[in-house]
Amino acid sequence: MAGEGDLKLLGLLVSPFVVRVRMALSMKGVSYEYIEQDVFNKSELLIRYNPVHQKVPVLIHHGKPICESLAIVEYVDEVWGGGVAPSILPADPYERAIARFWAAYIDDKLFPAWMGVLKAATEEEKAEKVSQTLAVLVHLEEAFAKCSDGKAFFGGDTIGYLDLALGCNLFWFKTLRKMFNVELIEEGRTPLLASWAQRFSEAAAVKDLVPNVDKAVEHAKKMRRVFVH
Ligand SMILES: N[C@@H](CCC(=O)N[C@@H](CS)C(=O)NCC(=O)O)C(=O)O
Repeated sequence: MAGEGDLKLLGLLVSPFVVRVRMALSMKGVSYEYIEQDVFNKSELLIRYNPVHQKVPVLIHHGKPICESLAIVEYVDEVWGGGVAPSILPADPYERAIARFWAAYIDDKLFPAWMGVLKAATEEEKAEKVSQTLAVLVHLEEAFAKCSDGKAFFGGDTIGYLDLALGCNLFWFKTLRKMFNVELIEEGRTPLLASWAQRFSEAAAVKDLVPNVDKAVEHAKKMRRVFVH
């Protein structure tokens, strides 16, 4: 691992946004100090380094904070580019713009939809959020067909920006299946994503960073106690 001296990550083990950043750092072989945060009781450190949103992840490089997971992944790709590790963002400007478009779509549409399943107060609300999630995934199935161009990942032969953007959500899909018996990525509905998800979960660079589903269930129950009335 590259020794990066002064590199810290403020995180939460079950946050998909934090997992995304840890996967990017792992792809680049960068070592860092990980500092777990309690998002229900925010630390002075988190508030100081992310005063605007007060959210994790925050990467602190030589004392300077970088917030927002997608911005952090881009930073990691630029700062630790040029080595043997593959680039995370596409080299081509058009493909890069498209990858950013779909990554924003994942965070703006997919995340709130599946989070809505978790926070639903009624069966009706849950069903509505499940169908919103499925509709978003159908668009992402089409995005996969175009971006991967017949290859294994959104990024081509290796994991790239969109693989991280979407792949960090997969353990939460397993968590929702365990808690509510809902199947979000299914062979019958989104076959390309189903086989991509299998490949992504087995990829050496990321597989050890996938949080334990039981930990996510525990966190989800805590969230439901706080948010669902
Ligand atoms: N858009 C942000 C989202 C980060 C985010 O929502 N983090 C959650 C944990 S999953 C958090 O810190 N929540 C605390 C809060 O909302 O106060 C990113 O990509 O980094």
